Amino acid sequence: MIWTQKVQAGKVEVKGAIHELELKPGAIAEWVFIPQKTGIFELHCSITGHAEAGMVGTISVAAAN
Ligand SMILES: [Cu+2]
Repeated sequence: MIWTQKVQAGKVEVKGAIHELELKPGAIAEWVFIPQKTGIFELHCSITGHAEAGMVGTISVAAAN
C-alpha cells in the first residue's frame, strides 16, 4: 500500500490515488508517493505476454538513516 501524491508525465500532472500507469515506448513519467513500509517490491506489466517477455522490475524501499 502506498500513498500517491502525484504522477507527472510531460506537461500533465495527475493528483490523487493511482493504481496503474501505462507508458508508451520511450515515455518517461514521474510517480511521487510515500511508501508505507520498507522492502523490495515487484513491478510487472499486466498486458498479456509482456511480463514473460521481460517487462518486469523491482522497487527497493529502504528506511531513512
Ligand atoms: Cu508491457
